[in-house]
Amino acid sequence: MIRYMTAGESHGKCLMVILEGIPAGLKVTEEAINKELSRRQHSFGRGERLQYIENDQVEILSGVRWGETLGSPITMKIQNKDWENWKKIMSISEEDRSDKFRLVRPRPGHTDLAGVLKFDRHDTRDILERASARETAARTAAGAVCKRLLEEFGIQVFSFVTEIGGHRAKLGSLSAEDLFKLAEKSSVRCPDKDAEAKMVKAIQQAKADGDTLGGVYTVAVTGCPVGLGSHVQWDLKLTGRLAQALMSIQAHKGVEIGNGFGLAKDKGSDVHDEIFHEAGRGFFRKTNNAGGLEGGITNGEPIVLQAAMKPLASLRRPLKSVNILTKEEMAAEIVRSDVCPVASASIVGEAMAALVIADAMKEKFGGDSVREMSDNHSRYLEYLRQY
Ligand code: EPS
Repeated sequence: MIRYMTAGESHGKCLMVILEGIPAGLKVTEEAINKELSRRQHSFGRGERLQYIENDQVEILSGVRWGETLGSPITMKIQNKDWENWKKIMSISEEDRSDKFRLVRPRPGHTDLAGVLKFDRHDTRDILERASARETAARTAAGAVCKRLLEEFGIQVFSFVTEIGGHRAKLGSLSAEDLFKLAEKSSVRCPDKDAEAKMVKAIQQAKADGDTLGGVYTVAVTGCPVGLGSHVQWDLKLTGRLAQALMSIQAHKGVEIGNGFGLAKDKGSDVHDEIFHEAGRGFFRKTNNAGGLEGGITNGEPIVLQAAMKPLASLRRPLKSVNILTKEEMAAEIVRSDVCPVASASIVGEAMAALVIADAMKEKFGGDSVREMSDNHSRYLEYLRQY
């Protein structure tokens, strides 16, 4: 089992993640993880904060020796480079408590109000610090290690943005890999240049209006063998595990698998992917409406997921709210944030998918070392060829 847990507040000293279950003998470098951190940070629509933070850098504290994993928990730390500016506000000392730092006007659409009521807090910062999407830097680091593991098995994870502020990309019939290559060159990670221009303009307009924008992105995973996940129990179904992982990303409100909601409109005879077989190639499909998953098990076609992110709740032109101390009607707090982080979220989506697929691979092929896991994988592929 691959499991992980993050810790850290958005403006605290650092973020941490402990990742357990990665087999021994996997080559891992801080540089490869930093590359993923950088991909998550830099996109059009992010706020001023990223200028202070510049490039996130990971420090591996345990679980790796001489460039290879040991099979022990991998601990990673990402320093918050603007911590110096937040020492008083985020101090752990009682002596630094001050009413002037208190935030009391919860933002509609944010965790602020539900959080203070649930945890008996009287300052929304006590909630928003952990609710912040800054936490996804730690998930991205864990996902980067999982991507490295998946590479050993020829599995790749791609993402691209398909919609921002209602502007939809036209994707044509390009493969996920080609769409990804185009997305990597786009400031909003959109493969369609015309749509990209509209998205950038919409983000600029939203910024000028003190508003925010949401959007939709695709995550595709190629190279998965038939048979990851299981139909036998609800919590083993890979469909549910992937949906939960993506839905857990901050501000996410929807996940589709394959053609998802689109499938619900059509007849069975129109949507199901017919089965073919060729000697040497095995079973295959000519369409992939199911998004690579049937009954919670991979069917050998690329896994295709879509995630919908709502517009962020931190508005410079705030909505109506209520002061949690005085109960007076007031405008919500103005908290510095991003205008549109959908492109960054797509990188987090890749990381979350990688964590789930790496776990499903470990479940299927087991092994304490990469060599043992690879041997089991090769044997299984041979069995499929003989089937
Ligand atoms: C975030 C708000 C912004 C973002 C932050 C997530 O930070 P601040 O409130 O300090 O302006 O910049 O994202 C990151 C720092 C990051 O690394 O992604 C939020 O409230 O979710």
